[in-house]
Amino acid sequence: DLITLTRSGLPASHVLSDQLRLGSTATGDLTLLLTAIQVTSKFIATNVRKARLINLVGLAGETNVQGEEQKKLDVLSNDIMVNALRASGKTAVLVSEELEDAIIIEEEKRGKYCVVFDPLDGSSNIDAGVNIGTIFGIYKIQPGSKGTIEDVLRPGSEMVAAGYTMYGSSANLVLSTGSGVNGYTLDAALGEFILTHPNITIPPRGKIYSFNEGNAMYFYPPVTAYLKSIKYPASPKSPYSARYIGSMVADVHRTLLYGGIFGYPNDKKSKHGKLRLLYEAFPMAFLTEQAGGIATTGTKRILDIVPTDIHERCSVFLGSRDDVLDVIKFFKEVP
Ligand code: AHM
Ligand code: MG
Repeated sequence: DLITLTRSGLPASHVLSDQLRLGSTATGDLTLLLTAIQVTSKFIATNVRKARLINLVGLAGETNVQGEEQKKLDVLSNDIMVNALRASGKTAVLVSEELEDAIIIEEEKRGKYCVVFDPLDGSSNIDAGVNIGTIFGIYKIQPGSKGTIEDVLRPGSEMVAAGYTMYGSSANLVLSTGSGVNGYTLDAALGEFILTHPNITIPPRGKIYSFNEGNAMYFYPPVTAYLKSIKYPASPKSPYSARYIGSMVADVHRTLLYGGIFGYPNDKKSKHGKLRLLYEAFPMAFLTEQAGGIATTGTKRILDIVPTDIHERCSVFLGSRDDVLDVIKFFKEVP
């Protein structure tokens, strides 16, 4: 009994039955929007697979055999998402990492959801063929609103759904609509996302830490002290293993499945951190909490932050409950 994300052909989708179980007054619009998003993921996954081949053609004169101009994968992914989300008729506001301004959808195509997204995250890994991904978060417009920027300048706790698709050895879509986290794997032959990781739950403590320690000379004392504590633990404890891919989607995916901690702190060089609040930190914090973990800036729950700018950044520590509680303790104790 294969469960697909949309359970095509059946009256209730897996996502929709989630909503019904929650007793929501769902009209099916969110399901249709998520269906549009999963189509974009399939499309982007296909392009990621072909990227190197297309680039080879592009090298000959920067146009492909059809005479079309080559687009960089991140720009192409952005276009795919913007076009598909607008065409779905279910969106009112779109915010993309690739676009400086938010897109307010014209009235004829307007729906009641806002989607914030990073179409292709992990830019430094794209050309090396290392895992990359799409991250997204969804808000419902506020009652009475026609869809303005105010509808997305809201705490992450008000998102109605969040997820990511990781493009790796397989394409994995991980999604929460607020009642736990489920993971789906794209069966390329069927063209369907199949439920392969039902009810993802982060182990309460892990053995892996995931930080870009190349920034260590800029780290503030609580972070330095925390990292020292897991690398040089008092006997008989063993030190943690280091794993850092440099694609948030991949590093968070591993953290959700294996446990441990992922961190991208602000530091003396990047005063506000590197990761973007709206379409990187919020969706990942939403998924982490839904999987039983914690996501903090070190001093504040990430999902409680009220954004003031669509592209603002924030410090991020997320993962296993006990590991993140340790970080919070260091922030309280180390000046
Ligand atoms: P991007 O949006 O330019 O791809 O940057 C975001 C990425 C995240 O995926 C990852 O966690 C982080 O940047 C890695 O940064 P660094 O290369 O500084 O370690
Ligand atoms: Mg990004």
